[in-house]
Amino acid sequence: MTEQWITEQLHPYYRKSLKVLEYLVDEQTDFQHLQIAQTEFFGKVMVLDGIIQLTEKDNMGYHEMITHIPMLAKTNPKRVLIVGGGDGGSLQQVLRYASVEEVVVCELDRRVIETSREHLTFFGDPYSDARVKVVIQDAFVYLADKQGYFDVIVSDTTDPIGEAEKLFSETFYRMMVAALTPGGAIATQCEQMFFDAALIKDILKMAGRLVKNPAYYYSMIPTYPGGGIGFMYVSDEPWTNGLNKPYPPGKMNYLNPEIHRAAFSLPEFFKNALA
Ligand code: SPD
Repeated sequence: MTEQWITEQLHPYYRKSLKVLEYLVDEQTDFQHLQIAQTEFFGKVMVLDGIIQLTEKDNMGYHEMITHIPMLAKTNPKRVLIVGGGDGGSLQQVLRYASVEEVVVCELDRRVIETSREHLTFFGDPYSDARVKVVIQDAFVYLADKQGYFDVIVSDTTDPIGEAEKLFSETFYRMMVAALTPGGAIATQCEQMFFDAALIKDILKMAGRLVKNPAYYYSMIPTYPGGGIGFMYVSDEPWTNGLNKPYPPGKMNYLNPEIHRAAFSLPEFFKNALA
């Protein structure tokens, strides 16, 4: 039998492939090409427009880091917004906090939620939690009239291509900051230090005009380009507020106190690129 491989090419000079056993979903939604497949090593994988979004085996490096860093920085967060994130991975992590009363998931593509609930069962169906409110809308529109409401915002987006590009703009960052309560914290998907240094530099500079203590941190995820991805922490409060806070109930699979601190330590070449 011929082997099947998913090959991602986000950059013109770099590709990577996962061996596929079976496609479980392969459809064109109103917004994108959505695929979920069973792979040989990484478990289930979700792919949007040819770009790997998550795998069962290594998603914890992404979802634990994009959620718990801002959640721990803000004491007793009650209201949380997840921009995108329809797969439910960030939602599962946010719901671990007893202080959380409401989580809004603002996802453009209803099919991402529906197919994730059916196939990505390792996230434990977080959508069945009564604290969750799903808004099927462009986050740009949703946030336009939200002021001082959310304690934490997690911008769990695709890459800055097409519809998602505006979610990396100063206008959208301003909207997120305006939607925060005092001392609130944001974490955004903010790409990879080898491939996207110029973009990250611009976003860090821009975030510095909006809040007092922005910082870039990163995580190891073998199925993303370069084996990892980074996040922008955006808050008036320093990220160090989250150090030594008790973790929410349940097991961490990636984050621990050493990783929490180390994630903000940047390699020399990248520090120079950001200067
Ligand atoms: N280059 C891949 C970036 C994927 C970021 N989005 C992941 C969504 C997982 N909830």
